[in-house]
Amino acid sequence: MNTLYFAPGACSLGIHVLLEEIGAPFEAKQVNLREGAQFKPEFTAVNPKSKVPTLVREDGSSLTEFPAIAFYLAATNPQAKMLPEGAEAMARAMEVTDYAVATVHMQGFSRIFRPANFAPNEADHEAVKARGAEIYAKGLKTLDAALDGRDFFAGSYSFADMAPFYVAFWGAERLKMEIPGRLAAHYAAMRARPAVQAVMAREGLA
Ligand SMILES: N[C@@H](CCC(=O)N[C@@H](CS)C(=O)NCC(=O)O)C(=O)O
Repeated sequence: MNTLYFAPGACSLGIHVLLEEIGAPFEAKQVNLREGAQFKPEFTAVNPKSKVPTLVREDGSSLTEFPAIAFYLAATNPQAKMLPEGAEAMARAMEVTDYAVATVHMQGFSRIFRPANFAPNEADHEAVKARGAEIYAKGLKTLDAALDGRDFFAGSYSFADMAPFYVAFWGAERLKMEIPGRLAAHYAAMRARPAVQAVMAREGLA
């Protein structure tokens, strides 16, 4: 059985939803990021990067980085049909997942919520946050445009919908932002899914 290490409402939310959609049994273990559990030996033995999501597979090996975990879960559970078919759809899935995680989250949202990671001097923090807000807003616009003529990011529902979901969740629920139209519709469709509702309840977010 796979074990997911997650923190409530963190980016691990997207992998948690993917596991729920796949439907195979898994264990979900909470990591208390606020208390620094990610830096304690029990967790660094599992992931020395001190990050969630972390997936521990049946053979005991750890897999890290959202895009890699999302691809692995979709590829190893073909019955769940979460892996896009064909090179074009697969490339689009990787494109949107990398953009949502590496740019919208890590460059945008992280500047807003963790300015100290970008500038040691507190006097610079407001400028860092403002730059993060710009990157984040452009990110949401870009994700919205990627939904032109389609309801899901790779054409049909797949692992590609998980990273855009968690970055839209942060905008809607944590920043109380207005999400652009097509992305807002995608976010609403995701929120309506039983798997998403089950995960939100398990993470205490519902
Ligand atoms: N590049 C990583 C990013 C993971 C990440 O930044 N996770 C955050 C939660 S959203 C985390 O674990 N933060 C803990 C910390 O920074 O101490 C991925 O793709 O999985």
